[in-house]
Amino acid sequence: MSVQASTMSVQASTRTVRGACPQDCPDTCAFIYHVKDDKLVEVTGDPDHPMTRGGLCVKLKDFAEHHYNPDRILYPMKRTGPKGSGQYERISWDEALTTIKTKWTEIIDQYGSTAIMPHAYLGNQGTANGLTAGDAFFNRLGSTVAEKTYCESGSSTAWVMTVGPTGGLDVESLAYAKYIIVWGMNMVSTNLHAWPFVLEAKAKGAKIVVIDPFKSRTAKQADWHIAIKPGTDAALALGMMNIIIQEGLVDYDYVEKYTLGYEELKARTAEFSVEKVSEITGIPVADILKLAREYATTPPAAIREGVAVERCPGGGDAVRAITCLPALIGAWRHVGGGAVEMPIYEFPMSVAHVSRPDWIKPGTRVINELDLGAALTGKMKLDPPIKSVFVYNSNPVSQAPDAGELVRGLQREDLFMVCSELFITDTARYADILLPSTMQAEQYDIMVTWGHLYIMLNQPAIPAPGECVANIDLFRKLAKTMGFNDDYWDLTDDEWLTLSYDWSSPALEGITLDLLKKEGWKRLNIGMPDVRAPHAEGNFKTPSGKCEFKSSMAEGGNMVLDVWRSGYTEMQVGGYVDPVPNYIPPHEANTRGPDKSPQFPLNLISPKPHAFLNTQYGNETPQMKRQGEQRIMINPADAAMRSIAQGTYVRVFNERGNFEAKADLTEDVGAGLIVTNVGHWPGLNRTGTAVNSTTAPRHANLGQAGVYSDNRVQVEAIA
Ligand SMILES: Nc1nc2c(c(=O)[nH]1)N[C@H]1C(S)=C(S)[C@@H](COP(=O)(O)OP(=O)(O)OC[C@H]3O[C@@H](n4cnc5c(=O)[nH]c(N)nc54)[C@H](O)[C@@H]3O)O[C@H]1N2
Ligand SMILES: Nc1nc2c(c(=O)[nH]1)N[C@H]1C(S)=C(S)[C@@H](COP(=O)(O)OP(=O)(O)OC[C@H]3O[C@@H](n4cnc5c(=O)[nH]c(N)nc54)[C@H](O)[C@@H]3O)O[C@H]1N2
Ligand SMILES: [Mo]
Repeated sequence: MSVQASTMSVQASTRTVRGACPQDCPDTCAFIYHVKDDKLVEVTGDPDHPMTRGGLCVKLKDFAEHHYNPDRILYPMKRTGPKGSGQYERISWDEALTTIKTKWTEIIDQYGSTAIMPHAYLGNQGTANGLTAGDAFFNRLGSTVAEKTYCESGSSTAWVMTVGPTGGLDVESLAYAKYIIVWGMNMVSTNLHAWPFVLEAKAKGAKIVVIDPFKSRTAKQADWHIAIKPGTDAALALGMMNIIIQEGLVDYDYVEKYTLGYEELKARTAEFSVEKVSEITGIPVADILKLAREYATTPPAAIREGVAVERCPGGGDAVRAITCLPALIGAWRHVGGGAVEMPIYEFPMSVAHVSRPDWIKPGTRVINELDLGAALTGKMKLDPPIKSVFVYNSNPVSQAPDAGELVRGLQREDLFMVCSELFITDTARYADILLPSTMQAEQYDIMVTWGHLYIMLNQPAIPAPGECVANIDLFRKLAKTMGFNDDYWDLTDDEWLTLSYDWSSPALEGITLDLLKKEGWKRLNIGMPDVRAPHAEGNFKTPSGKCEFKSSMAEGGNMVLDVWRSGYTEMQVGGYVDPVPNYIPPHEANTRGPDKSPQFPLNLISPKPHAFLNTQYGNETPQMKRQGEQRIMINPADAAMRSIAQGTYVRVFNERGNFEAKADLTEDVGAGLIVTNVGHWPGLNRTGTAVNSTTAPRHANLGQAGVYSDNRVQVEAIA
C-alpha cells in the first residue's frame, strides 16, 4: 500500500515533455522526458512510436543523469595551462566573445578571413543545432569552407548516383522480407530499433545473412555469417551479379523497363569470375555461388546497407555495386524487397535557406575536415595558413584519422582555438576558449533522421544549467559580436525550423510545427510499410528515372552532394569516376600487405562501440562498465605467434602511431584481421591514445569519405 501511495505522489508532481534523441544514429528515438521541480528525473522511450517501441538503447539508459554529470562545462572558460593540459578558469560570456572578436579581427586583418576554419560534425543531430548550425555564420564571416565527410558521404554519393535521392526500402518493411542481407552493418549495436523487424521476418521463415569481416554481435544472431576481407565488397557484389547474369536469374522485364546500362554492367561483371572473387574476398567459391543463387531466388529479398562499407579506398564503388543488385533481380517489385542505405531523402529539407551557401564568396577555399591535421601542421601547403579553428559538435582528436598529426597541429602556440562543448574532451583540451553548450533536454529542435520515416520534434524540458547556450544561440551571439546585422540573425527558432523544411511538400501534408509540438512526431505521408514498394515500377530519382548501372552523374565527374551534408552545394570529385562500378583494391593491403610489408601484417578495423555513441558516454561510468576497456579481438593463431595471452595488454602500432589495448583471443576474427572499437576517449586509455592514432588520412574514391578500415598495423605483447 505505502509503496503504491508514494509512487502515485511522485507521478502526481512529475510532468512529461516530448523529445527526441540527439544522437548521430539511424534510430532517432522518441523520448518522453519526466520532469519534477525543473529536474529531469528520467528519460524513457515513447511506447507508441513504431520504431522506438518504448525502449532505449544502453547508451541512453542514463540520459537524465548525463545532464547532471559534474564534469559538464557550464560556463565560458579560458585556458590557464599549456595546450592539452585541460587547465581552465571561468570567465564571463562578455570576456569570451571579446577575446574571440579581438583575435579574429587581428587574424582577418593580417591573413584574411579564410585563415579561420570551422570544424563540426554530428555531435548533435538537430536541424538547428546540428551539422550545419554554424554554416551561415562562417559563410558570412568568409572563413575557409569545411567539407564535412566523416560519415555517409561516400555511401550517399554512391546511392544517389545509382538510384537517386530516394529513401528506398523502409526498414519497417523488412518484416515482410524472406531473405535479408545485412551488409557491413552491426545492427544490434548501431540500428537496434530496426532489428525487431528483421527478427519478425526471421520468425516468419526469412533467412538472415550478415556480410562482415568478423563475427559481430549481429553476425552471431544471423543464420549465416559470411566473413569478407575488409574493403572487398565491390568484388563480391560484382561477382554475385556475374553469377546471376550467367545463370539467367535476372528479372529481364524489370531490367528492360527500369534500369540503364545493363550491357555495360554485364561486361564489367564478366571480369569477376567466382574464382577471382573468392581470391579477392577470402570467401569460398561455394558460398559465393550459394549467396548469389539464394538472393536471386528468394523474394522478397532485402539488403540493409551499413555505412562501414564506405570506409576503404573503393568504398563508394562497393556501395554502388551493392545498390545495383536489387534492380537486377527485380527485388524492388515487392513490399519488403529492395535496399535501404539511409532514407533521409524522403524528408523535404530545405536547409540551404538557413545554412546560406549563397554567402560563400566564389572561389573560397575548401578544406576537408579529415585533413585538419595536415592543414594545421603545414603538411598541406596553405596560403594563408589556418590561424584559428572553431570546433563544435565534434571530437576530432578521437574521431579523425591520423590523430598524432592532428594533435601536433593543435599544439601550435600561434593557433587560436575555440571549442563549444558539453565536456572537456580530448579535443576541447587544446582550446584557448571553451564555450558551454546545452544538452538535449535543454534545447529545441526538429531532429534530422536517417534511419526511419518519422519527423521528430525535441522540446526543452528543463532550463539550461549555468550559462549554457544551444548552438543556434551561440552563432546568434557570435554574429552580434562580429557586427553582422542582417535580418537573418533575428529569425526565431520557429522561423528557422519553418524555413528548413518544405512544409507544402506532399510528404509533410497535414503536418505542422504546431502539431509536432502537441504530438512529438509524425510519420511522413509516403505510404505504410506493409504496402509500400517505392520502386515497384522504377520511379528512381536519377537523371534518367532509372536505376543507373551506368551512372550519368559520373559521365561529367561533377558530383552534387546535398547541402545538409556538405554545407555547400557542389563538389568536384577529384580524378576519374568510372560510370560503371568497379572494384578498387584496398590501398594498404595492396601496397604493403603481408607479402610486401611484413612489418605491418594485420588489417585493423574499428567499428562502433556498443555502449558509446562515437565518443559520447565514453566518460560515463555505467557505459564505461558496459563497454569495458579498449581491447582488440585477435585470432588465437596470430596471438600465439606473438606470445600474446588472453587478457594481457598489447601495443598496436604502425608508422603513424600506436595505442594499447587488452587482448581478446577469439575465433570470431580470422587470421590476419584484428578488431577494436572507435570511441574510447584517448585520454582515458593507457597511453593517451586510441585507434585513430593508427588510421590513415586518405580518402575513399567517392564523397571524400575516410578509409578507417584500410589500416595495416603490427601488434606486440607489452613486456
Ligand atoms: N577509426 C574510426 N574512426 C571513425 C569512425 C570509425 O568507424 N572508425 N567513424 C566515423 C564516423 S561514422 C563518424 S559519424 C565520426 C563521428 O565523429 P564526431 O561527430 O566527432 O563524434 P562524437 O564522439 O559524437 O563527437 C561529438 C562531440 O560533440 C559534442 N556535442 C554533443 N552535443 C553537442 C551540442 O549540442 N553542442 C555542442 N557544441 N557540442 C555537442 C559531444 O560532447 C562530442 O564531444 O567519427 C568517424 N571516425
Ligand atoms: N552503439 C552505437 N551505435 C551507433 C554509433 C556508435 O558509435 N555506437 N554510431 C552511429 C554512427 S555515426 C554510424 S555512421 C552508424 C554506423 O553503423 P554501422 O554501419 O553498423 O558501422 P560500424 O559499426 O562501423 O560497422 C558495422 C560492421 O561493418 C563491419 N565492417 C568494417 N569494414 C567492413 C568492410 O570493409 N566490409 C564489410 N562488409 N563490413 C565491414 C564491421 O566489422 C562492423 O561489424 O552507427 C550509428 N550508431
Ligand atoms: Mo557516422
